[in-house]
Amino acid sequence: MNSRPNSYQFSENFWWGAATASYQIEGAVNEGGRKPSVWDTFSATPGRVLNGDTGAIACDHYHRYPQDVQLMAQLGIKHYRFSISWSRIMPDGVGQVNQQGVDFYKRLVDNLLSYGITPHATLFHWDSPQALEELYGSWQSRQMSFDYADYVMAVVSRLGDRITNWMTINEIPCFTHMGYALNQEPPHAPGKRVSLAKQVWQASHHALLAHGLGVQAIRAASTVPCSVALVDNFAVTVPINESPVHVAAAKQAFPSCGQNGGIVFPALTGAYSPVLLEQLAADAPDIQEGDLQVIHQPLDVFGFNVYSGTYVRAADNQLGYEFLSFPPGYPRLHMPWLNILPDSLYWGIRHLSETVGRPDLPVLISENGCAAQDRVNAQGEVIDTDRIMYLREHLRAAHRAVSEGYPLKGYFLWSLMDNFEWACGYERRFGLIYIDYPTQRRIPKASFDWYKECIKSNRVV
Ligand code: GCO
Repeated sequence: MNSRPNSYQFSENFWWGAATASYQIEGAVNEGGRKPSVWDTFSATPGRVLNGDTGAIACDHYHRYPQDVQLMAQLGIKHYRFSISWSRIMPDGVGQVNQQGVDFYKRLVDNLLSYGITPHATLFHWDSPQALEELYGSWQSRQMSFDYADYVMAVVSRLGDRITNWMTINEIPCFTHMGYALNQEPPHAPGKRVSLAKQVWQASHHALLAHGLGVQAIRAASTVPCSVALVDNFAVTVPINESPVHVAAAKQAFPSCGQNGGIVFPALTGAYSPVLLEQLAADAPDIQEGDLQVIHQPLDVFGFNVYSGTYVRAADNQLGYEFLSFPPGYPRLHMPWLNILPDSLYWGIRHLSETVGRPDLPVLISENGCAAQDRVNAQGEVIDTDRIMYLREHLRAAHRAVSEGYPLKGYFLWSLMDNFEWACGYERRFGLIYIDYPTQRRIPKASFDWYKECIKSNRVV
């Protein structure tokens, strides 16, 4: 144990991991029995994705996973978060299970386990079957919640002997509010424009219901004890300084943000936040009898995806607080929203305990990372000191949380490798490993070596 003050040492049971998602890395979209997802259709639509990029090949992980798992072992992670494609398991969305799809994930998981790497499977990371979009408009229909649960049952009953860490759904707001939202730029798949905000909130309610039904399906199908999580990138309100008046303002503002009052609160407390419902008024979703009981399933851990936050301060107004815009020169990395605000990682964990009122619920950082303008130099290296700086400061914030006693179990870095960054295609690179797409060569960046050292010494270096 390093005794130096500020050695940023973690406990021996802290989880060090990395994360990816199926559509962003697998490629092989027409192989192994897979049929199109909404992201295949969306990215093939001219103008939807930068440079016309699609996930057709991506990082060719479907074929190159043995090499990628070897790189994970070199990195030293003992935990790997990936997602399972509904379109591989049930290509038509319902009915027939595609055994080739199941077999791919069996091969991948067995490979991980052979290196002592624990698999953490996200059951839904946005790539829902196109067939269900055509059948009933995907998440606009309540039926999607039940079809999702059937898909989950099919996966867990076939892979539950190998996988015991499940994450039901990744970031509900991104495939509902960004998928159907009114004037949302850039849109996410399926990129539909509904006419009423109520329809958007109804879609996110259906996704919440799917989460609850999915938890029940996992508990029913798993023949061994397992851990179940919801993953969300909720909006972190960060006090402009940590004087009591501004901390109180940040807490007061928290439930008023849509993802917080409309996703985290129902899932973790069994009720939409009253502040949000008052704001939504007639745009609030129709909630059927029993929905909230299904949505509020007991969870073993909460997956917190964090990249940035928003500053709040106390204000002499009706609300008692105000959100602050970032000044023009505020430092950020290579996405318009990637303002560098490491305290958002700490405050997000603290809000879950104190503002949402769930100090009992362990937390995982299920995603944290940044896009950077990575370039391969004349020596064939990527010296991404900007990414190292960003990650180091966020891990220091994670260390603050654990040293103050908050229940942070581990950290999954987004991402293991550069990948398909949704509407930004391949132009935005988030990986510890640089992907040279024309050759599919993998080049570990300087941040790979840095993270490897953090894991080896179990502290922030
Ligand atoms: C998300 C998604 C990832 C993104 C990453 C960078 O959090 O939006 O889970 O798929 O690629 O966050 O935007």
